[in-house]
Amino acid sequence: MSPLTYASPFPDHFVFGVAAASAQIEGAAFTDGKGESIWDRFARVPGSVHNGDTLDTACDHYHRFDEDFALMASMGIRHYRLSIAWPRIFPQGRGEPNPAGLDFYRRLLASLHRHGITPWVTLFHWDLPQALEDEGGWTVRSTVEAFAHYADTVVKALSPWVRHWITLNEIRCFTWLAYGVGSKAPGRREPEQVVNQTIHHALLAHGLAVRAVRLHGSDDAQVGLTDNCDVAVPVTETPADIAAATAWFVQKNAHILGAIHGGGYSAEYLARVGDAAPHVEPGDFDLISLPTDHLGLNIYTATYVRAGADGRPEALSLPANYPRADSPWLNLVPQAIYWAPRMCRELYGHRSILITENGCGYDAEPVEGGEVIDLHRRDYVRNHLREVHRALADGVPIDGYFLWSFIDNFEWEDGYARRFGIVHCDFETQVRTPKLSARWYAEVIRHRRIL
Ligand code: GBH
Repeated sequence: MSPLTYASPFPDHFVFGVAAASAQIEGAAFTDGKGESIWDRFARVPGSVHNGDTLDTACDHYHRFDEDFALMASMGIRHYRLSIAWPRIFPQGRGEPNPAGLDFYRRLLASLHRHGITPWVTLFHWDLPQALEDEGGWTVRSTVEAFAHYADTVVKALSPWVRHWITLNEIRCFTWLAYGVGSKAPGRREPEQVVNQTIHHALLAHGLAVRAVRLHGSDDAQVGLTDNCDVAVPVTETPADIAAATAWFVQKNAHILGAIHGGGYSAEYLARVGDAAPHVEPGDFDLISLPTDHLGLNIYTATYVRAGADGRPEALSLPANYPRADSPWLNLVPQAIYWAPRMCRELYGHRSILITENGCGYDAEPVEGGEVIDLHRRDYVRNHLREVHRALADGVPIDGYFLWSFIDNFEWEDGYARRFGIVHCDFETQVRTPKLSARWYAEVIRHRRIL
């Protein structure tokens, strides 16, 4: 090891990648037969999305993917996490697939292949066909049946190109935030039982996607969920605070990771929700708990937890000026990316964990000589990679890291104002310009060390 480098290299098999999602970058919202998604509709409801921004054009990746993959390849990026837009494949959510939709993803995957980039494909990253929402969306079980048909169709059609599958992205965000809080599409505010039912339906969809990959995927196909678990970081890394943080983690994640790995909802969870418990049909957990190959975690931030006077978990508040990105929820807590995988390993026995997203969003970034000087982002990623490195040294099986995001994009209710990219996108001209962080990340990938 050269004395000038910071740390030992990442293991040979460790994957460095970047991530994005269909609705956030593709644009072409009504092209080649694509149906309306709930986000296309929601963005047109006044007051839903910052500045009234829509997804209509986004980064126009639909027409520029070849150029985007050439740029990725020039940066040494060999792994890319993308998602498939359900309304491109089934404009009405179900029925006969739209050939132009499947053809788009075949062309896109062929381009990735030509550029030497491995795809990691998420089946659902929130863009539900509006036609299904009109019939009740995730509150009704028929959406789960439509999803099963969609998953079977996509895996069958694309399995020659795809080995790595992710079932769903962040169940909380398209259930609780979408049907409970109402901040995400379709922007509904339903009672707690209905929200818990949407979560149960999402768990079922996850299981059906696992089944789709087992039935129709390639022999070496791998599949898992991407979850945004609620992360607890022990205030002090002592046995008492670690135990308290772990207990808090178990409670906060009981309805998703706990249910999947426990083969059912825990007695503690059912007692807590009481009458608001979801309706479960016989056999549901045979699907939900199907074994997976990896667990994807999207890690951005965490809550600090310590053992209170009685030993019980105590979640702590932060002052208004605690360091954070421009997203108000994005407090800077890099230890999150150490503790979440470690707890998942210890609680659920995962042998392969992927960080499927990690990154930070800012509204205004300094530009010098045409380059965005995002030292704040470089620092964020660097601090997180150091914690990934620490986890690896402690035997936590993290097999990859995908930076969110490759390019500035449609940041959901925050529109285009909040930028997460390592590549700047000028949404007027569609010109792409790598930021300082992109050049830094390219060097990290090249040397496989934190630089
Ligand atoms: C990810 O979610 C998404 O997968 C990705 O599409 C997105 O672009 C990226 O992060 C950046 O945001 O309503 O105050 O409770 C990140 C996890 C969870 C962060 C929900 C925002 C809402 C905070 N998200 N959270 S609040």
